[in-house]
Amino acid sequence: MEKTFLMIKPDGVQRNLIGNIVEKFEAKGFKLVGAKLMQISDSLAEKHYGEHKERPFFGELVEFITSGPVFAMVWEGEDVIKTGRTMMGETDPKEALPGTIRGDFGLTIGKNVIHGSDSPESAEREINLFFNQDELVTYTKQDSTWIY
Ligand code: RTP
Ligand code: MG
Repeated sequence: MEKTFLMIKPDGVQRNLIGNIVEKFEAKGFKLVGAKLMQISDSLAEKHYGEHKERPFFGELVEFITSGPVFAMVWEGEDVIKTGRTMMGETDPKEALPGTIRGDFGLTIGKNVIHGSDSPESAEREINLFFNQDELVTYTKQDSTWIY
């Protein structure tokens, strides 16, 4: 089953949005298989956002993502990568639709509450960057017959 890496950014943690965001993914029917509150180091931030290394906002991005704890998660389900991105909304909260996480909670592009993998390759890379294999749990949910 497909997995994605989602992370509530420092603004989301400080604004007490962890429960609200986790609830949305649970209610949707996705399965949480790993989660931890953690402080990101500069080197992990630079690796995670490596694709943006040459962009003018790279320094600010690393500074922001390391500015406080984040809540890192791995979620599982059919098409969870694409659906997770849809639930997050556009990168810029001004463009994100109401009902999406960034549309409901975000105000600026720099502090947009949540990160989500954008492809199967990114998901694999990011899950391995943030989690050890033994931190991911394999289990069956009782209600899964009503979902798929
Ligand atoms: P993320 O990686 O955090 O899930 O966000 P994303 O895929 O929607 O957007 P991406 O293009 O990967 O950009 C990563 C983060 O960089 C910040 N950003 N700032 N100032 C700017 O023009 C600008 N553009 C992007 C955003 O915080 C974005 O989430
Ligand atoms: Mg991205």
